[in-house]
Amino acid sequence: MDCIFCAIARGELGTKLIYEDEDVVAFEDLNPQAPTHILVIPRRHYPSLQDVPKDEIGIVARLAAAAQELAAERRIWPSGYRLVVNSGSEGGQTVSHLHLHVLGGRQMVWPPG
Ligand code: DGP
Repeated sequence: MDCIFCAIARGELGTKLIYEDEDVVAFEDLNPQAPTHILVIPRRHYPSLQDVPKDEIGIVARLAAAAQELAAERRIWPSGYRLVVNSGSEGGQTVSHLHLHVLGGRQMVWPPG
């Protein structure tokens, strides 16, 4: 399978992993939209959130737990941060491997574009 995030998770592209456990890795976004912009992904390939089977949905909590840890480490809490899961084409998803954006270090605006 030719998935760039799978390759990153396997350590094949030299992307620095800033968080790693058995099921989850995180790394800096290539095109940061905020002073802190981290991508948190499962090691297992799910094309999108919609593709996570109900009996594996706990992986989403694992992604959130990693985000919580990273937010504390990067000191974007208690100032605040945003979690984003773009899903599908109209959702703005461009890489077909489930990922959580962790954005912080500046004032976020609502609604997003
Ligand atoms: P999304 O639009 O939600 O699918 O976000 C995909 C993000 O992935 C986008 O912000 C840019 C980032 N990205 C794409 N390719 C790479 C890569 O090779 N390395 C890193 N670090 N980030 C990437």
